[in-house]
Amino acid sequence: CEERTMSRVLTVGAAQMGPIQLADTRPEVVERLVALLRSGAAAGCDLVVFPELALTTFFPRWWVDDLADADHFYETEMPGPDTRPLFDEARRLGVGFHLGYAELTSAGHRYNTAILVERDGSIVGRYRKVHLPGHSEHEPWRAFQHLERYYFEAGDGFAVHAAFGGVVGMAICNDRRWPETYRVLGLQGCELALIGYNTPIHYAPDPAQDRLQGFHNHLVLQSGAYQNGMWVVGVAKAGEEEGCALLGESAIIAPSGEIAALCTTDGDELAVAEVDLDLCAGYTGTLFDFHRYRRPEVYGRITAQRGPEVPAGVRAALDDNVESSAEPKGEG
Ligand code: CDT
Repeated sequence: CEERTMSRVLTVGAAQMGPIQLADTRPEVVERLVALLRSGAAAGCDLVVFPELALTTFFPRWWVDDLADADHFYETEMPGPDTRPLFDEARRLGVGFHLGYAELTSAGHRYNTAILVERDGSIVGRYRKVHLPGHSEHEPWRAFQHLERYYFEAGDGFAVHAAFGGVVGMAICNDRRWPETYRVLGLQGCELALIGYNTPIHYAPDPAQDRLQGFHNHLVLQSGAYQNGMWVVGVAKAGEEEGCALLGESAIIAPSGEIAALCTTDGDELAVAEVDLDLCAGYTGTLFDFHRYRRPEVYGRITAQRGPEVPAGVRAALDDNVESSAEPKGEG
């Protein structure tokens, strides 16, 4: 109805998914998505947010010699024959959605992608993951691979979209650990950031972090929301997927940094919150009034500020860090 369209209060569902096994077919997975979308409609949702790579198992955990052998994990069109039922149901229900999937373009480029679909079933935004974690070579010493840097090219930007009566941005999984992600979105006026994830609990390069996965997940989602005065919806693919335990704990975070809704299982589950987009201005118009209080001219001076008192070894490490931001060396 008219009042609903004008409202800046959205009902948003974080549609966490349980594992998708290798044997699960695309139509079976889409059926699960449609079921979650219907639950969202029943709960009054305007928008249902699905995770990263929501149509397949997290295939970067396996090496293939020839990338073409993995083509079946990618979508070459959106919607395609298997995903059209989700779009049709969204339009019928009048519920929008966010969906992560592997994209293979007609020019042969491969991306870890998310789209934003409005309540009429039209695609209003597409995002290609910027921060690709893991490694690009087969590393047999690992219990499982994390080959995103082999399977995907990096996207080249964060954009915002006028949708759902507000300003909506997207990021994908590892992006959420980087403050730049939220800040670049925030500088464009983002009020609602949608972030799907597949986070293995075991981190092979430093297993000491395993017990902290849940803490780090909420730490970055909550601080990103607060420091940029935006709502953040973090949605997992969770549970035991092909022998790999994936973190759940999907959450909807308010601009205050508080958790407004939280998933409590490792399966298909919808966590719903009333998302008042006008709450953002309470932060971006006061404490985090970027235009008034940020000091970009100071931040740009960081290299020049390093004086001769910095010990040579530290200086070398700092220089290395600055250089490596242009050309990454280490691979996690
Ligand atoms: N999918 C994804 O980006 N997962 C990463 C795992 C990091 S370890 C290789 C994450 O940041 O959650």
